[in-house]
Amino acid sequence: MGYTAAEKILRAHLVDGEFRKGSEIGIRIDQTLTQDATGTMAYIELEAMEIPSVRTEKSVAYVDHNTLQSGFENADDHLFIGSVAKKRGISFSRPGNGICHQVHLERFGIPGKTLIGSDSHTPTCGGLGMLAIGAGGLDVAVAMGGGPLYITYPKMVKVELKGKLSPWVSAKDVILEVLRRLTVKGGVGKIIEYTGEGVKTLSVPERATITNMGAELGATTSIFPSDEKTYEFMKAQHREADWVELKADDDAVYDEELVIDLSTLEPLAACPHSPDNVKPVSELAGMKINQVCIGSCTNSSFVDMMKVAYILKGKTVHPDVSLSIAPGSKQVLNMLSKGEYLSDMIDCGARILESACGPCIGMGQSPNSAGVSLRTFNRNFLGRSGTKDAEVYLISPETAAASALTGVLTDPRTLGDMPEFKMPEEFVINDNMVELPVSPEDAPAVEIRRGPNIKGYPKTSPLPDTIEAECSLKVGDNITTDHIMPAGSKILPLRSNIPEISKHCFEVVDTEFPARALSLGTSIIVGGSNYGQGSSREHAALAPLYLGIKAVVVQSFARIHKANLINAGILPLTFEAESDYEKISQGDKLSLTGLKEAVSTGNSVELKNLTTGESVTLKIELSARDREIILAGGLLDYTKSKL
Ligand code: MIC
Ligand code: SF4
Repeated sequence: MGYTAAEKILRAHLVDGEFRKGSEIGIRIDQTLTQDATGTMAYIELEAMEIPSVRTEKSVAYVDHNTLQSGFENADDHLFIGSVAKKRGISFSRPGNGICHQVHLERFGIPGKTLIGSDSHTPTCGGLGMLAIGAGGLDVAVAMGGGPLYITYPKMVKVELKGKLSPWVSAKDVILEVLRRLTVKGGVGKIIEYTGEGVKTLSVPERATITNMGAELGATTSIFPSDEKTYEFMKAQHREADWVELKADDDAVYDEELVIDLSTLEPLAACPHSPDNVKPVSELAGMKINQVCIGSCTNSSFVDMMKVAYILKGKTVHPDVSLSIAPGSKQVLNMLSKGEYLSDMIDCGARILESACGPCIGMGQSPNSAGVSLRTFNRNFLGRSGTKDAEVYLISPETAAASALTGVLTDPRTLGDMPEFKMPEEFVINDNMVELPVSPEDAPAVEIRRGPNIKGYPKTSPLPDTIEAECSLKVGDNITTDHIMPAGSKILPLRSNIPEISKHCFEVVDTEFPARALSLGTSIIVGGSNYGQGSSREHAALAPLYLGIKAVVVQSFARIHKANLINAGILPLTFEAESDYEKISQGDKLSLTGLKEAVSTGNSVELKNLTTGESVTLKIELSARDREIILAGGLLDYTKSKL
């Protein structure tokens, strides 16, 4: 029996566990990345674990999220991250160098290797044939220290691509089609592997758009083979020496299969407020818009920007539209400036932003009240743009640029003939914004720069045997980490200060929650299905930890968030019968007893609702290692006890 491309990488990196679907495996991690919004905490954790120098082949610390410096906090965090990087063997990609995933794809990703990043869109490098997985900061810190990443051996999904995209239809439309079919829960516990004849019609940056947004499927990761197109891209980046071929065996076995005929796709849009709420642009065309934002780790490659410049050339942005463009990296921006591309964008009236996440994470460019915003990004969760009543649509760069000119959602196929947009044979290369670490001999002299906003890791404690606590919050299905721990320009600067950021926990849902939870001392959250979808931010677990949440009881969890809860020592539980969700109301007094025994050995535990007198059975879906982590009070305590 043959293997899939992902299985080949998994097998080559297996250090713990058995190669069996559904079982827990530990894999060796070759590369790590962090970004600044999750990085400060990851490096605080690295320090707490007393790891003097990273043991990976390559670790890079990026600054791309918190680049709006409207107070000292973000700048202080950048200095902290830069100094830790210098001291502990990590390359530091300075602010201005670009979005972590775009830069990592260009300069560091290597086919056949493993990468974990403290950002859910780390699978972007799957476009290069890398096994690239998003994780919480603590898991990344452990990997930097040479520890394996533990995952449940995923199911394999084959997406066979046939044919070739029609003019003005693009990679974004491919992943929107996958999301339309599979939904935001469809990828949980799975690796999505792209195969078929259509693969070779897509360049690496196009493939990366598809694997990037596989995060929105909830997938463990997504991957393309490494072939002659991959070689072309790496050669154009002067990195062909790192190229290796990677492809699935002909007789590889997949758990699920999907076929997409690229030639039948049309421009698509994900409508508010979910990336899987997908409709054809042709159906929505004519809708009045207020804003267009082009960029983000999904759609900010040089070829994307070339297309945008071509469409905007010689025109003027519609008077009712604000158009912003953030090229994904210094390399992309630099290349735009060398041709006429940048000047075509400026001339048309685009607001050029720095190469960073920017509006994608609510760092500026929030739409007007009830505004309609078209974005080439990957998430349109309620409130994420910074304007609660805005309507955000996710679309391709082609649709975005065409619409910016007309003031209404416009099908780019109305633009007429499309020229061929070719990836350049050689990119402009200058890694001068990547600072290298000092040698181990010089490391002791490097001083860590710690600003006053940088506080420690919240207090943890081993799992108690009994939890008697109120349900402090009850929420519904598909709760995102943007609900649990909102981002945006006002809250993101608090990422290194858990007591402060906790005041905003769940504020999109219930502004009273943080104060209520704190006054209760300990409490329990109850939720529906796919709880915690979206980002990798461990703050969505650390803020609840600080607020005294001891357990989260839901119908089902998203992968990274569940791992983050375990790492924080918060007990994740699921209803045995989904309908039991109805048997708990906010404010009910709940009791869980015999927990130590149940977590050590069992697969279920009884929860008594002391308010109604009813009992429900809860599943304990934890691996042997997870059980130990939970009993110890979280991964930090567990790791320390092992050392
Ligand atoms: C996001 O796109 O939601 C983020 C911001 O990049 C997050 C990380 C974070 O919250 O810092 C992610 O995707 O993991
Ligand atoms: Fe940055 Fe947006 Fe990508 Fe997250 S999704 S890494 S915020 S560009």
